[in-house]
Amino acid sequence: MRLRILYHDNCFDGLASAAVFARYYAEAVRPESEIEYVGVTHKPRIGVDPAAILREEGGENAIVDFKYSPEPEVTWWFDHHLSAFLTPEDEAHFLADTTGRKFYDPESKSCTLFIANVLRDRFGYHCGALDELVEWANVIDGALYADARTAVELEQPALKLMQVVEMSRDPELIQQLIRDMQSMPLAGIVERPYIATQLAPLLERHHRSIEVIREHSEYSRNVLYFDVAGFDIEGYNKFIPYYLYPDCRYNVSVLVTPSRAKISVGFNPWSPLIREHNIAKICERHGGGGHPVVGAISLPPDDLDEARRVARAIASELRAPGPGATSMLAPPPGFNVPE
Ligand SMILES: [Mn+2]
Repeated sequence: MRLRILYHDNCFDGLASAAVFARYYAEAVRPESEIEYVGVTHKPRIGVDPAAILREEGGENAIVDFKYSPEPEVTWWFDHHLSAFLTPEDEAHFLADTTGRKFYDPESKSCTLFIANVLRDRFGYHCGALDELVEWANVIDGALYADARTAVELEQPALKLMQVVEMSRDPELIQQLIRDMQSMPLAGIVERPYIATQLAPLLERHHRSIEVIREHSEYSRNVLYFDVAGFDIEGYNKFIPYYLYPDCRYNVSVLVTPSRAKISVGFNPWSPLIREHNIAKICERHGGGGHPVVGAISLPPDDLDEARRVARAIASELRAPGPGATSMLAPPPGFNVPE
C-alpha cells in the first residue's frame, strides 16, 4: 500500500510539512506503507492537478501546505494559506468533511508548526527529533528572523538548506531532502555531498548580489533605492537592504528578467521608524499590488526606463512624510469644532 504526499514544491515549509507528516504516518498510521512525494506549485485558478493524485486500491493521498482538493482519494489535508480554497464549493466540501483528517488554520505562520500541533493535540504524537525542523520552518515561512543579519548571513543550516530548496529544479534531490529531514539534524544534511555541491554556487551568487546592491544603491532619508538591472540578478534575498542599512525604513528596487522589468517595494520589519505608507496602495496606483508592508509592480522587459522612472517616483514619495503620519497629527473629524 502506498501513501503519496503532495507538498508545496520549492518551499522550505512545504518540504518540512511533508517530512513531519511522513514520519508520523510511518510510525503511527501504517508502518508497512510505502511513501512517495510529489511536488505541486501554485498556478492561477488551478488547484492540485487531478493527474498528480494516486488512484489505487488502498492508496492514500495527503496534501500539505497547498490548496484543498475535494477528490475522494485525498484522505489527509493540512494548509495555512489564505487562498486555500479555489472555489466556494471546495470550501463547502471541506466544512462538510467528517473524516477528522483535514485541517486548516490561516492564522498559523507555517504549515509545519500547524501539522506538529495537530499531531500532538489530536493524535497524541510528538517527535523530539523533528523539533529543530519545525522551529526553523516557522521562522522561515513566518519571516520571524531575529534580525536582518540572521536572514542574510545564512549561518544557520536551515537557511542554507532554504537556498537549495528554493532554487533546485531536481525532484530527486528534493525528495531525498524530505527523507533526510525526517531523520537527520539539519547541520548533518548540509554536509551531505548532494546538498554541499548545490549550495556552493548558490552562496556565491548570494554574496555577489550583496556586493552589487551595496555598490549600486542610493540611500537618503531612510529610503534605499537600488537598480540591479544589467547585473544578471533575477532575484535576491529581500532582507539585504536592511542588512546593509539597518536604519533603512523602506527600499525600492528595479531588476529585469527575460519576462519582466520588476519594481519591488518593502518596509523594513526591524525599522527604528514606524511605517507611514501603505505599500499595496502605492503599487496599485502604478498597476501592481501586494500587502501594506511589501509590494511589486511588473512591466514588460522592454519598459525598463519606465520602470526606473516609476521606482524613483515611489522612492521620492516614501522619503516624504506619509498619510499615516499626517493622520496622526491632524485632529479627528469633529474634534476641534467650535462650541
Ligand atoms: Mn507554508
